[in-house]
Amino acid sequence: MTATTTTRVVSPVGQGIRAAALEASVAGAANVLRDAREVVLLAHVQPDADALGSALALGIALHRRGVRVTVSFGATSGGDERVPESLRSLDEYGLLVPAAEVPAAPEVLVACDTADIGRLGSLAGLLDTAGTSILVDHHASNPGFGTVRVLDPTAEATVMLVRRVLAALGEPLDAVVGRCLYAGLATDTVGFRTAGPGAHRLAAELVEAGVEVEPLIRRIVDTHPFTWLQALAGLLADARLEPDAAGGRGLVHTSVPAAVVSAFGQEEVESVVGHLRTAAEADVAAVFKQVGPRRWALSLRGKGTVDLSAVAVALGGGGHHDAAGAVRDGDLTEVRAALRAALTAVTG
Ligand SMILES: [Mn+2]
Repeated sequence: MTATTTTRVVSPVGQGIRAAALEASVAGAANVLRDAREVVLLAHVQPDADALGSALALGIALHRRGVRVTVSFGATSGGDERVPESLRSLDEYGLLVPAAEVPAAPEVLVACDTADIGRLGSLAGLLDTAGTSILVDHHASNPGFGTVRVLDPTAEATVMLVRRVLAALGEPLDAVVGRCLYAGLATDTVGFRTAGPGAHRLAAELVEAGVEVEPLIRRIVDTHPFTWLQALAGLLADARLEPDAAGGRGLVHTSVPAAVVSAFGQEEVESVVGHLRTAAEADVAAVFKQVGPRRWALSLRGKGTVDLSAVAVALGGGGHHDAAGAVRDGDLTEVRAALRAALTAVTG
């Protein structure tokens, strides 16, 4: 697939049909949740603010309606089920529990921001045991799963779809639910850089509902232990630029050794790619995070010119056009080679 295929021509009729289908699925999700007595809401493994914010926003609204609510996320294959410290404060009612405490056969299961079933990690089996399952997601690579599928790749964040389900339920926005939504909205749009009019309108609505933006966002993206600064300097010093990679569009990459991954939080490790992507000479930034002796979690960021969702799918992962990821086994040299090959295949 070449970069030119990303400019898709969609007829107004096609758009109308898609909008109507989405509206119907939002209404379908609200109908299931309106009558539910027990709901388990899951974020993806190693949850970010969009995944956990989506699950908590919906969970808090349902909890207030008297529903028995559990929010959680599965462990990775490497056993990681740490909760990002910066997101704990979103959990106003203590709904978040470890994966081991999630009911084994919930009446309703809601999967939030999960690009495929594997992203549910150790809790993926709940899809089979739940009475009804609802998917709420915005990943372009999502094949679709679950009984009710609120899936819209044009939404900038899953929280935008959660907002629609809340509206269909007749649930008002307040600062507590609003913080969960704002956290996902601000981070998935990279600080509103990729936000369209709808996302900006939702942000305004959330501020009107009482969300205090600066302390919320500072805690999530602008706060790191001092020792991280030295570690980051080392990772950036090890960065390499390959101008000929990605069909000449350029690749910049670095790797995060297991010792650094385990010494710091997700907030730190996930921030590295944001620094790499500022390199002018490369359209693609990649960070290889060592999550096992021979296992690497790959984060990819782009600048609109390379379909990284397709690259990630080719590597067994998924994601969005300009932000995607995958997990690969092998030594670092092999995994780097696999990325180069996938970039070449996609850029033609
Ligand atoms: Mn998301």
